[in-house]
Amino acid sequence: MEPKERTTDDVALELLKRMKEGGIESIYDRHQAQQPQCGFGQLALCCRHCNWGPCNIDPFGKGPKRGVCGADANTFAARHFLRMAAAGTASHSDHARAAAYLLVSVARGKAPGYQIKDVDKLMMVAQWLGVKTEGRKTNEIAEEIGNTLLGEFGKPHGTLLFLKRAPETRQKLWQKLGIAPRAIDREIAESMHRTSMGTDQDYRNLVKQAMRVSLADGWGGCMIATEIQDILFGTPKPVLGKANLGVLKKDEVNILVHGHEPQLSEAIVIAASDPSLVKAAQAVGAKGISIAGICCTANELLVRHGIPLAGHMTMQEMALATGAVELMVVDVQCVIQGLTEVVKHFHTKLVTTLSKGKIYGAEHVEITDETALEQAKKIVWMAIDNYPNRNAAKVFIPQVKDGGVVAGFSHETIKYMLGGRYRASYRPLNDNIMNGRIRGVVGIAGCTSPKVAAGQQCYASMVKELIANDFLVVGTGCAAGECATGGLMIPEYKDACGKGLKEVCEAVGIPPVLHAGACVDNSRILIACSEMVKEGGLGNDISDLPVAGACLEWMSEKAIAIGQYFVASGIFVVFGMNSPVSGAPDVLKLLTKELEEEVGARWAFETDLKKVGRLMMDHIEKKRDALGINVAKERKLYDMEDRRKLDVSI
Ligand code: MSK
Repeated sequence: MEPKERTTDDVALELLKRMKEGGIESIYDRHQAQQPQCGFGQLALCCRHCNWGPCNIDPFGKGPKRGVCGADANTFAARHFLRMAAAGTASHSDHARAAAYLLVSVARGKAPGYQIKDVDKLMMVAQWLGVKTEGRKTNEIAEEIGNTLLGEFGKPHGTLLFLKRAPETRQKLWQKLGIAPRAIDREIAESMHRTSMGTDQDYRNLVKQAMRVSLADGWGGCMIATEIQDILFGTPKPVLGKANLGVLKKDEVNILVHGHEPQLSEAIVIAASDPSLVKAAQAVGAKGISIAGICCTANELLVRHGIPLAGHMTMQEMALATGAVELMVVDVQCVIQGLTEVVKHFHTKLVTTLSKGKIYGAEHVEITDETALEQAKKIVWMAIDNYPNRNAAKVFIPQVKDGGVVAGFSHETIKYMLGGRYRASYRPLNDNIMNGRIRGVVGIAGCTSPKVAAGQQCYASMVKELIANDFLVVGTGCAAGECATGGLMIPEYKDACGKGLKEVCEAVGIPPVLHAGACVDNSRILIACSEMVKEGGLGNDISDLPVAGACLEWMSEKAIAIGQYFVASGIFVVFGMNSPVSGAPDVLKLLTKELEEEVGARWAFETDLKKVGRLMMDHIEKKRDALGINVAKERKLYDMEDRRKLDVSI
């Protein structure tokens, strides 16, 4: 397959061509080499949970309809689905655990280089956790918060503390259905147990556990990670940055950070600003040291510091193929082994940093809370030492006209921008949804994939359709990364909006597509939805809100966990491409229809990516009808006088 059949992105296209000419394999080549991919696997109809297998189920012909143990297609598919949700939960939550340990280390003065940056957030989290603050030192409070949150992973009794942040109606529903998550590790372990051979063999019960383990992700792991990272590294506020591969510097030492946990990237950023290291870089002929990010680490750095995002998931090999990267340093998740092959063609060093995430062929420099800064400096030194090895003839940094990206829309920031410092509130958002100026809010999250060929819908084109129809968009993860690269996340983009959304964006000064952060920051969307319910006027539960979520190019198990916790929280979710349970019609029906009766929301899977936006818009209009707000009203733009009259007591 030619590069032009794979992407319409000019930058990606140019780099894929160069990779091809240089004999460098890409994810697209390997995807092609895998064709046709296993049909049983695609339908979720293979099982190798025990050594009686591997077993397959033939959904069409006269082949077997059950595995050796007697498990049927529904059990096969529901077990896979639950394992994916559990693995996604484990990924986000292990990340959260590392953040909680770091908070404790910082509080004890044992993590040089890190500090508590957002005391307001610390106090807010303390309140939710019932940690006393009066008369106590910041560090004492932080240590107790860290330990309390570490307790959430393995506490023997009770349910997760952050569930209290959901609307009461939702909390009661979770209790009634028996899906309020207990300790995070317990839900993950129980999911693995249930899916082992000969245990849970009722697809409904397995999907029910998928809801519970995913809720442990959204209202547990993801939320813990987001809140602690805000405490340690600052709650994002609007910041101007750049997003494209052209951010690499021709005459500087380029370091790419990749993965997910900001502990690493923050330490690298601090180390790279050390004057002695900048001097050392100059001594080897570079003008300075430049940091840029890939995937969610990039999103974390972008929303907090405006540090450039070089690319999303499918761009990681291309970033190295520029030949301009001295060193790529990685931690965990979404870091592909194919990188080790790309670096062989250039001078680039690939460095892993965590004992849980080594890659054969990469160098390893272990980072711990205690040694992070020291080791980060060592890594920056490695990059500096490598600069003279750069081969100028192999360097290709794309020239991109970049209008920038305004990122950093935490739910606190959105609230503040809508209502001001003293009247921070979601009231104006709710009012603008009720008066129809904004039809509803769409969250886009998740990955990019080589399965999506050139000419198919991408996040950017779907988002253009949504904002032209007055739907406000909030993005996270690589979906947000793609929109940032596409230039959609700047206030000036308001001109592409429908009249109503444009008026709101102009009045508030926000872009129509808000970058809310990394994958774990989908928890910010959960909180924003809860606040919208509590603000009043849009129903009594999240499932009443005119909101929806989508992931067009899902790849990771984390995306399944995110989708499932949104559904279990009451939000309609559409995934593009294939359903992960397509070989099991009963499970598919449960996810896409029957769950609505239980939790007020459901999944949709749509192979035609061009239809995803319409599905969400139609859903939101139905919610508006149900709320009775789809009646024509005279439009009124709130000025300061009107806002002052609003009752925003919360
Ligand atoms: S990095 S999980 S490809 S969003 Fe979070 Fe991107 Fe999906 Fe990885």
